[in-house]
Amino acid sequence: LKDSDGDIAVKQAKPQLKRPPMYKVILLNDDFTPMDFVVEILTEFFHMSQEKATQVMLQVHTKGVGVCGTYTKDVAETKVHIVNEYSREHHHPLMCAMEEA
Ligand code: TYC
Repeated sequence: LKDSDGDIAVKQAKPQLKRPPMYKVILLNDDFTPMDFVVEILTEFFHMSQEKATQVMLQVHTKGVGVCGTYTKDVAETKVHIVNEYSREHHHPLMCAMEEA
């Protein structure tokens, strides 16, 4: 390819400045999972204080859904997997999922 001066134009690699897409990890409400268990999930796996965990749990309980945190795809997938596995081990139907932020 020639450029406007007739020189050979070398295609430059464009710098990769784009941030990776981020994903919200969310909890869904159900009628059976004990409130204390949801608070435990939020403190243990999402490093929230007892106060913040209680707020988020009540948000899920009243509104149906709440955000645990925002992560890269790999981290979000791992969190969802670990939380759902932990909930099943404890025989609770709690649902954790992810969506693009
Ligand atoms: N609704 C549940 C109850 O009344 C509590 C709950 C909160 C369940 C948040 C799931 O993601 C959840 N025991």
